[in-house]
Amino acid sequence: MTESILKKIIALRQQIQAHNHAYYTLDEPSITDAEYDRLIRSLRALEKQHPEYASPDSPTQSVGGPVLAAFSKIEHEMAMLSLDNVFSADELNEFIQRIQNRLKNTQELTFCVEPKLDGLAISLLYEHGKLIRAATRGDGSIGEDVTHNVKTIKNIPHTLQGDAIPVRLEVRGEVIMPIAAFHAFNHQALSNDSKGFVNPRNAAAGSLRQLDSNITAQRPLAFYSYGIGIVEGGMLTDSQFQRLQQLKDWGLPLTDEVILAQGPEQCIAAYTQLLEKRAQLDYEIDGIVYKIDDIALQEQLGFVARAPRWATAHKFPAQEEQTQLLDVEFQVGRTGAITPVAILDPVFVGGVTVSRASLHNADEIQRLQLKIGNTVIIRRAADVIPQIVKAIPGSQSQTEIIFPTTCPVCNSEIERIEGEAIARCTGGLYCAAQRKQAIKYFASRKAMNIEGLGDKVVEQLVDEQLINNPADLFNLTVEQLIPLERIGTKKADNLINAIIQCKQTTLAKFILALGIREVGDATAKNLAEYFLTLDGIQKATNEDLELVDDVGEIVARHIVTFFRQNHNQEVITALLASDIHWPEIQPKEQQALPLAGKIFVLTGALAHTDRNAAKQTLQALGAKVSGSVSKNTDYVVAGAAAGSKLSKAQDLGIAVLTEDELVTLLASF
Ligand code: I6G
Repeated sequence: MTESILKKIIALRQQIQAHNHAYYTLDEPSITDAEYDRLIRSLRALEKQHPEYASPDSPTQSVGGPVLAAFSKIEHEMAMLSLDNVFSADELNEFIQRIQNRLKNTQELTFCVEPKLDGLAISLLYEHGKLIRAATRGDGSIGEDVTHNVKTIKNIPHTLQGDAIPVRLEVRGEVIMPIAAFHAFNHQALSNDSKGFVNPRNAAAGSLRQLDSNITAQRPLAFYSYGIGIVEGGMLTDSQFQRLQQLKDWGLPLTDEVILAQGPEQCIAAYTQLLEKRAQLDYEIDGIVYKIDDIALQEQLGFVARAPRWATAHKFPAQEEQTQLLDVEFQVGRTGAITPVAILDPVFVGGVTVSRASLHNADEIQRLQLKIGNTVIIRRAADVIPQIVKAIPGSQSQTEIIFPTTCPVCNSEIERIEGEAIARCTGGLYCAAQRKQAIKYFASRKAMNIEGLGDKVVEQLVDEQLINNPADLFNLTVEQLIPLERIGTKKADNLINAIIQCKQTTLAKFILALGIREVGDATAKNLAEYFLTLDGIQKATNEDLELVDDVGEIVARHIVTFFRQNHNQEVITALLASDIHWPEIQPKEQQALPLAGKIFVLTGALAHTDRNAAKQTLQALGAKVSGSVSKNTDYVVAGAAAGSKLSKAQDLGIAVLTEDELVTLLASF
């Protein structure tokens, strides 16, 4: 029995040491913090039950990780400890009770309450107010000399300001990468095909432990103080809270979230408030720290092996957890886009249970080197959709994820246009998934606004083959709706009424409701205002369409392709036959403008004129500026090295203006 406990203890120690190596030495965490905390807690519990197996080498007795050989070593004059944790109000009460017993104190204690930033702990040594050395925590006794790198962090003062600065002062705090900066950095890294970081803490650690401080200098790091180590040749106040304010007065960064709290209730209230604020902060926090405010009491309480007795961290719900990737489903969107979705063993993370996460596209699966059966790290930072940030290599039995070549719903071919990340089902409205999405979109608030036609109703209507396309909605009867799930007579009546009501619409909403790729509400409005009639839009060529604001070559192509499809034409005819109508649009008063109706194309390099400014001036004078030359073009403005557009204009006999002639023309109005 005890032998098997010893085996368990040894196995846990080895496991934790391997994770420590991955985290501290490789900057490449192999498990989530939450999982790590669980392992440490199990080991600590076993060691407590079996003190005969305690060992100074156990990871429960150490702080942080080893020192990397690449950096010079710095011995901390005062050990840099870590913090014990509590995970509930009960555990906090036990912590406070323990302190009161030790102090033989029955009065309510005052705590300095600080956010626990999720970064990298460092020590800054100031002598005569000058920053002379910076070190990582390392193993708590010996850290790495990161002075050159730390000096590149913009909010760390090289010289302190103000009065009564001690001759030697060691400031401790956390280096972090602000969340917005982290996202910007990762976005850039991923678009350059480099790796990016899993989370802001990793980004801060990886950036600070660079051998070349020029690299660190380019990383958006920041520092916030949480305490003081050595003090020589000077006096400090005897309150932790006041000491932090003093650091701030000397120019050291301090978060705005440091407060005083009296007794457990106020501590818990501070915890709840900070947890609510978590999503608004621009730095990640993994908990709140309660510290006895009175320094004399801190000194009386002292330390256990690796942590002060006078402080504890109250951990927040983890934002990263690990779970298993059970399967990958491929969803088909309205425009046929195929989105791989990870099916996960449900896991509680960031305050919700997550069982699915979008994998976006095939490139993302490739980037994560994901396989079914992998243990994966799920991250759900406050209010953000969950994502898989990492697959843990070597976990469980693994199956390759095969991206389908045919649509999982309708079996049509899937195509991926070169250079595009998204693969699409080519089935169009033949595909039931696309049909459902198209009908949902048609009925949505911004489009036809059919109240009561929610997703579940549309799915039932399509599955029951009561409708196949948006036009079929107008033939539905109350009797057909009543048998559907969660629809009674009243709801059926209301829905039929809403369908009748929606027939009175606007051309812009109707265009939007058709669901043409990349035609959102602004473009639909521009199309309606430009062409005035549905017929006008349907008959427009690519060149005509490109004259509309917001419509470029690609959108024009989508519009033309849409109206060319027979099945789309059939649906439009049926919709109009069901009496969908809209008020006639009056043309805007444009006739008075001097270049009204004239079509210009700008091509080649303009030497003295900003192309955008020229385009805007032409439009303000009533002209349209197109991207391509056609027989409808009135003028081509040809700058230097104009190519095929100029040749086409010459072939078609269109007037060609030089840049100077354009300038003269514009100046004449
Ligand atoms: O690692 C730490 C993070 C934050 C700390 C800490 C802290 O206060 C907000 N405070 C102490 C006293 C220690 N480590 C040892």
